[in-house]
Amino acid sequence: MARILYSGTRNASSWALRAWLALREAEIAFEEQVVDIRKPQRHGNLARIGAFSPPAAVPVLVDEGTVVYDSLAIMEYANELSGGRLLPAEIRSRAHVRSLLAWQHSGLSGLCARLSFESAFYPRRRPMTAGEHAQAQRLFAVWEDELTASGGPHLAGALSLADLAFAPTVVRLAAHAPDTARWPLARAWMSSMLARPALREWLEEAARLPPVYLDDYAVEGDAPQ
Ligand SMILES: N[C@@H](CCC(=O)N[C@@H](CS)C(=O)NCC(=O)O)C(=O)O
Repeated sequence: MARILYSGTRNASSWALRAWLALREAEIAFEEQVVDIRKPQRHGNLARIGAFSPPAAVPVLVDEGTVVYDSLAIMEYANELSGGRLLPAEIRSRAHVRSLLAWQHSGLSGLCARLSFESAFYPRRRPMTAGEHAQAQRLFAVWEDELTASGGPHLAGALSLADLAFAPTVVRLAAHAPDTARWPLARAWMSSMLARPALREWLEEAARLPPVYLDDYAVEGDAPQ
């Protein structure tokens, strides 16, 4: 029986990207079925996923008949399949990485709600608002502190699930010309993440798709660039 990842539209599914990236970076073999989550086919396609996965969402991994849903569970499973390559061996470091993962998964306190993953692929992107800029600075400061404490080059030293969980956030922020002048380590880490072959492969495919426009992107008073 096969190991199949049901993932999502490349320029619209940041959660699927996290699961896909963890499997790829852990060098786990899997087949992929991309589920088109764009409207109007979104509803029917996700209903089909709902026939075997209670959240009726992507990503979902079906491994030898076992259904693993939610990106976080798939990322943890990818780490376990790889013999623990994507989490630190030391228990406190591992707990700390998991807190970064949990923070990202529970919404990053609503960081930049309108800077959707979809918007990273728009041909014309608006400037960040003052609020988004402030939230980005706060996140850069967290990343800078992590990189300082670990010594880099990744958040926890070696590549971990934390780097991969933040990858879509890096994509969203990098696409909106953030001011990283105060955060040299975070800037270098973001560049290194964007240069990783697996992430580049996903982003190149995403860039070839027609943009998925969301109504709440434009902000009154902000001229598109
Ligand atoms: N917590 C879930 C979120 C998954 C999610 O929201 N996926 C989107 C696509 S990126 C989806 O399928 N949504 C279905 C819906 O909104 O009905 C995870 O981490 O996997």
